[in-house]
Amino acid sequence: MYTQALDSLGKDCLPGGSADSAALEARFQARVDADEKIEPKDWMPDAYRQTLIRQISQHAHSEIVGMLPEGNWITRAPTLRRKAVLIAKVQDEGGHGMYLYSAAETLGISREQMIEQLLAGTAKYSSIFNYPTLTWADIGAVGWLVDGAAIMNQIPICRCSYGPYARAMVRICKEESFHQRQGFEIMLALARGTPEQHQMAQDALNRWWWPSIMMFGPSDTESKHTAQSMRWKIKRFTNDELRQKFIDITAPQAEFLGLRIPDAQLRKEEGSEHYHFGTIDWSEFQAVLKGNGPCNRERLEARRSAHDDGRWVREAAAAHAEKQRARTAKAA
Ligand code: FAQ
Repeated sequence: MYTQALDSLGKDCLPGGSADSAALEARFQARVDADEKIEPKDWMPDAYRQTLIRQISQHAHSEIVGMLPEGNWITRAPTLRRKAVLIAKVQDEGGHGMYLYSAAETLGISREQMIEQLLAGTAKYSSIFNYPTLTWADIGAVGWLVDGAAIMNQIPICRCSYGPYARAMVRICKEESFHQRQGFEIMLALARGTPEQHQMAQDALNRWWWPSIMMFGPSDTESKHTAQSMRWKIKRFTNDELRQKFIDITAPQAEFLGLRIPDAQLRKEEGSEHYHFGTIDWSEFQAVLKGNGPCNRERLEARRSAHDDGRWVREAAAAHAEKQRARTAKAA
């Protein structure tokens, strides 16, 4: 892990330091307010550190579990080009998970601890990845809607107050933007294809629309972390603000595709750029978060068996590293 040299209290609190915690907190908040980046060895309130560990590790787990619904279609992609693009996309998601685990490690948690929490079922990952990809059109819908929602949420994180998280997000967002376009292109091909293909695209939109807008998290009145995370500039917009932006951008795209968003109440508000939308079924969201979505068990099972299958690789890598270390020590 990357935290061996990190003093858990931050350098302002090293023995002999005189600053009291109220003054440290005030200085920390002033730095955040001035849009300075907070770096791993800087002093930070413990709650800020814990909030970041929670959010970044959930984010990393989402990228890793998020490989599963799409990985499911690699062997069945309709053309070689589609297969190559999908492999690249799924591989990118794995990379995003790795950058994010590394960013979280700078806060004093190890990758092993985070993975243990995921496999034990005690860590959250995005609700969206507990839905199945039933047809090829779902791969289009995931790219268009899920990556589209992910970008909307993640572009502001490029300006997050915590340096390692903000920097990791820059590259992630560039790649997500390619993912969104590949999904839209699949939807466009299907929507303009045969009537059966058009219907496949519509069915996928019907199934993915509501779960995608739930991805932004509970409504602002229910979101327990938003207010503090906004003060700390971990979040720059509230869940509802981002959800509204996503709907405003996506509704005209559905129209361009000739597809109908499954919300009878969706309409452009007169004299405004905003769309009014129907009531979200939060009981479905809560059920998925409690582990009762359509694929929660399957997803965790897949991660657990991948972890077991990979044990010999981890052991071999550790044995090799040990051999190298011993060789270097002997030569020194
Ligand atoms: N699913 O008070 P808030 C991707 C939890 S990556 C599950 O509003 P916060 C790429 C929340 O954790 C997608 N749980 O919390 C890709 C908290 O629980 P806790 C992931 C959710 O943190 C594409 C509780 O509810 N993106 O898609 C969800 O301020 C395609 C209260 O909520 C990120 O992680 C949910 N949807 O705001 C990969 C982005 N929403 O911890 C493959 C970074 C909320 O108290 C294929 N994260 N919860 O037990 C964030 O921006 C924030 O953490 C939010 C939640 C906005 C997700």
